[in-house]
Amino acid sequence: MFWQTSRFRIDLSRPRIMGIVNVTPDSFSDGGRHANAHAALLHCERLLKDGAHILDIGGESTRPGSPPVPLEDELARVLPVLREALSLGAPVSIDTYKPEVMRVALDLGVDILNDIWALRRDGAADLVARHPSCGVCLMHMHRDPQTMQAAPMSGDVVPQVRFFLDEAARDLRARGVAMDRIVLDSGIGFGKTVEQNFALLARQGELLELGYPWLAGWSRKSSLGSVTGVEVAAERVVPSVAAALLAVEHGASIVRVHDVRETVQALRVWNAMRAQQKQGHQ
Ligand code: HH2
Repeated sequence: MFWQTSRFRIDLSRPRIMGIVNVTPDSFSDGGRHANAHAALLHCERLLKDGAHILDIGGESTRPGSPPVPLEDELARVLPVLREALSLGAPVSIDTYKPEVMRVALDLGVDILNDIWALRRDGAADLVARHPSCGVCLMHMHRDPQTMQAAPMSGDVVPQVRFFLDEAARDLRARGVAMDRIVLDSGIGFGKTVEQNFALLARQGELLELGYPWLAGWSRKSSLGSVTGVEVAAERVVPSVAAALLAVEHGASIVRVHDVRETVQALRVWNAMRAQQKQGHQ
């Protein structure tokens, strides 16, 4: 399988690592660490050196309860970073739900739109349909970041997430967007309980039946804190690597992570095992 993006056709026959670059003062695990363009760009370079295959740059925290950031502020945060990051030789993704930010980013040459709203904002799906080749990640979110954890989902989440993402992908396809431009994501932590997040991991296979590559975003999330007792988000490296590895073992093609170096090491172990599994089947 491949992920077609603006400039790159990403080979997904091996798991790929999307490194997180939060140009924000308030992200839940690394807020303020890369909040200016210079620091963010150094972080981009670090992540690529550590082995990231894709950079995901965002200017608004979407942690539970986070306030929306005005358009001008988000643009001022991300544009200088996007401009420079585009010259680093790797696919660049913009993590935004605002169509205005998407449009400016696509005009700059950004490769991927990563949208926690799955292009539900007015004009977002049209932008993708009008673009010849940008990649897109459609994520499931219950309600919105302000209210999602106050009243999480109820019932069996797996069919609900599957139905939602199927509809979102069908809508794009109906607008003429090729299947190989689309990646799906269950939205770990976005309006789900701890148990529901782990149900989405355990039963990821049911979601993969939709036929799209899967992106898993477990990195440092509070469900990992709940089951391990590691309260400080930035200290959840081992639980995050474990979750990324489990997601890959359950068929995820891309993992969105803060701790790239450690995830690369873990996936090397997984790749070594996989190579032998393939040989055994020859
Ligand atoms: N999670 C976050 C942000 N964007 N995009 C996708 N596709 N999947 C995710 O799971 C996902 C995402 C939240 O994590 P982070 O960016 O580290 O924190 P914050 O939103 O506080 O900046």
